Amino acid sequence: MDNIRRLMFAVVMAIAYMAMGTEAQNSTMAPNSNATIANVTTASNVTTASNVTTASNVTTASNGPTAPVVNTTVTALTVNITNKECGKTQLCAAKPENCDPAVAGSCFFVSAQQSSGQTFFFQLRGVSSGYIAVGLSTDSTQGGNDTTYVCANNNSNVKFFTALLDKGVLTINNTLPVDSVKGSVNGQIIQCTFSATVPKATVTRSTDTSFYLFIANGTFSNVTGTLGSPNTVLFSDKAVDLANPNTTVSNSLNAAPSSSHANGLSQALLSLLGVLGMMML
Ligand SMILES: *[C@@H]1O[C@H](CO)[C@@H](O)[C@H](O)[C@H]1NC(C)=O
Ligand SMILES: *[C@@H]1O[C@H](CO)[C@@H](O)[C@H](O)[C@H]1NC(C)=O
Ligand SMILES: *[C@@H]1O[C@H](CO)[C@@H](O)[C@H](O)[C@H]1NC(C)=O
Ligand SMILES: *[C@@H]1O[C@H](CO)[C@@H](O)[C@H](O)[C@H]1NC(C)=O
Ligand SMILES: *[C@@H]1O[C@H](CO)[C@@H](O)[C@H](O)[C@H]1NC(C)=O
Ligand SMILES: *[C@@H]1O[C@H](CO)[C@@H](O)[C@H](O)[C@H]1NC(C)=O
Ligand SMILES: *[C@@H]1O[C@H](CO)[C@@H](O)[C@H](O)[C@H]1NC(C)=O
Ligand SMILES: *[C@@H]1O[C@H](CO)[C@@H](O)[C@H](O)[C@H]1NC(C)=O
Ligand SMILES: *[C@@H]1O[C@H](CO)[C@@H](O)[C@H](O)[C@H]1NC(C)=O
Ligand SMILES: *[C@@H]1O[C@H](CO)[C@@H](O)[C@H](O)[C@H]1NC(C)=O
Ligand SMILES: *[C@@H]1O[C@H](CO)[C@@H](O)[C@H](O)[C@H]1NC(C)=O
Ligand SMILES: CC(=O)N[C@H]1CO[C@H](CO)[C@@H](O)[C@@H]1O
Repeated sequence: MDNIRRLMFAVVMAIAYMAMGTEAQNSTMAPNSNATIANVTTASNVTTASNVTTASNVTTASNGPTAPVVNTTVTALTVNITNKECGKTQLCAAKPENCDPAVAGSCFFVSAQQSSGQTFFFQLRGVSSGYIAVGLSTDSTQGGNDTTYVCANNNSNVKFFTALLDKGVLTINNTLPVDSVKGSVNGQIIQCTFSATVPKATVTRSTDTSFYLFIANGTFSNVTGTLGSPNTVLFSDKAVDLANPNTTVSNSLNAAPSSSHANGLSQALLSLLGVLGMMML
């Protein structure tokens, strides 16, 4: 009898262990695995669109519905960014939560307002001696070439970059579609606004405009023009639809530092295991 109980316990252990493994490795993909497969096929239609870009005929291209503009020239931002439109026309995220970007002090703030389709008006404000950045990740892990918009303090003027974040390194790209960039530097406070056409998130998410949002800062060399590794100050705890101003963005970094995304469930499973074990002995 005892042996049977022990055997059962071992089996439960093994199953739970396997479940935990799966959960830890595939936790981010699992809820959307369906959408991923279903919509990757649709993406093959994008090939048709590439014909527009390749067209040597500039006149026809600019007449097309999507002529991506790349203009990273920065003009002066003469106002302070505010949170007045948060929850109305703009989705906002901040650290500390709900801090006011218009007053002096340590407040990291980003807002996004849909202009049309994948095009959004962004406002970014933060504290850094180097740069501040807002990034869009299609999964819950930073990296994998996440689209990142960077505003750097270059001798008290804003220098703007588009970059891709992979493995903790920001690689300057500067070919991602953005325009109307404005910026200001006031001591350590950097502010910038811009219009960007964000990539479609559909490959991994159920809506094209839904991303894990992050804010970071880091060092910038005014000599080499290079960006230091990002220090993340905010990472949304879930994918948020940039087109929905009503979304509240919670900062996953405010949670206990040790708990990664998968840990919560694993711990629940462990407790269950403990209870099961005690029942059997
Ligand atoms: C996780 O998903 C990947 C790809 O979908 C798959 O190859 C891998 O076997 C999965 N891992 C586990 C532990 O289920
Ligand atoms: C998979 O997709 C089908 C059809 O779109 C849907 O009915 C089903 O609930 C989805 N399953 C998961 C796990 O998302
Ligand atoms: C592309 O999309 C159009 C309509 O949007 C559809 O009729 C066509 O079959 C699609 N082509 C492919 C290769 O998916
Ligand atoms: C691109 O356009 C050219 C000229 O209109 C056409 O011949 C070609 O088939 C197109 N290619 C694709 C992949 O649609
Ligand atoms: C550009 O477009 C015009 C008008 O559509 C056409 O007449 C011309 O041949 C095109 N030029 C090239 C190089 O494709
Ligand atoms: C912007 O805010 C700063 C304080 O952070 C203040 O000194 C400055 O006067 C404000 N500028 C405008 C245009 O309101
Ligand atoms: C980034 O922000 C943190 C937190 O406010 C600050 O301690 C750090 O000095 C900033 N980094 C740079 C390069 O200024
Ligand atoms: C990121 O982009 C670089 C350059 O395009 C490429 O070499 C690398 O494989 C990409 N990484 C991922 C994870 O897609
Ligand atoms: C910029 O990123 C795009 C999209 O990932 C990529 O296709 C392109 O090669 C990159 N350009 C540079 C200069 O890194
Ligand atoms: C780029 O933007 C600046 C400032 O908004 C503007 O003055 C300039 O004309 C733009 N350049 C092009 C090529 O559109
Ligand atoms: C870089 O910044 C330092 C400190 O503000 C300044 O002294 C130096 O002249 C700047 N160098 C360049 C190349 O702008
Ligand atoms: C399964 C799934 O998420 N399908 C979506 C694929 O994308 C189209 C259009 O973007 C959506 O309508 C589907 O719901």
